[in-house]
Amino acid sequence: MLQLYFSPMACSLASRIALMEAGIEARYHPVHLQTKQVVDDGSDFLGVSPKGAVPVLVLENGERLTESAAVLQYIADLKPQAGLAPAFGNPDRYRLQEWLSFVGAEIHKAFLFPTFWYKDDASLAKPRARIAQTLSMPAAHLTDREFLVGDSFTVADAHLTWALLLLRPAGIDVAQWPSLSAYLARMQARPAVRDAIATEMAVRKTMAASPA
Ligand SMILES: N[C@@H](CCC(=O)N[C@@H](CS)C(=O)NCC(=O)O)C(=O)O
Repeated sequence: MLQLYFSPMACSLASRIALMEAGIEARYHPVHLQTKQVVDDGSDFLGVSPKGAVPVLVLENGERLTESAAVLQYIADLKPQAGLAPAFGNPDRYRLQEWLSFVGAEIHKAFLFPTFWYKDDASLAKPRARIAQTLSMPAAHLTDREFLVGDSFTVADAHLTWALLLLRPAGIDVAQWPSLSAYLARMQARPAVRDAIATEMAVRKTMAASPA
């Protein structure tokens, strides 16, 4: 069975959403990101992945896959019939990768990560100055579209949904982009997304977690 190392409401939430959307069973291991401890047994998370970051997906053959963009596409390709990624060869596959990179680099690493990990204003000035322009890209794209890629839910939507969920705790009101707030409401109405969030919020109550 696949195993996912995660931290509640961290970017690994997107991988949980993808697994649940695909109906793939997995074992989930919560991780304390600050202490780098696996909650199950107190073992050293750096022994699971020297990157010390979630998500880590342990594959059926024991190999460990990291980086959300790779993990999400791996999950999607395990169950092509779930339609979570366009097939390789379809030009939309590159659109999917374009959005996965954008969310991972431009929203996550350029804004959410510094916001949750660095507290001094000097470090945060540039990320704060840039985030509105960054978010205007998916906001414009989603004005007349239901999903980021094609006409159905993909792992790119799982990734963006996670990032948008963290905007409020990061001090950004998503309501200033009506298309984004409508999109987020649509995504949160999906049973798999709702269940994934509820599960992680319940785990989060039992442990202190840093979300980005
Ligand atoms: N590029 C990685 C970033 C992963 C990442 O930064 N994960 C965060 C949680 S959202 C983390 O585990 N941070 C802990 C750390 O970097 O020490 C990805 O997209 O998966």
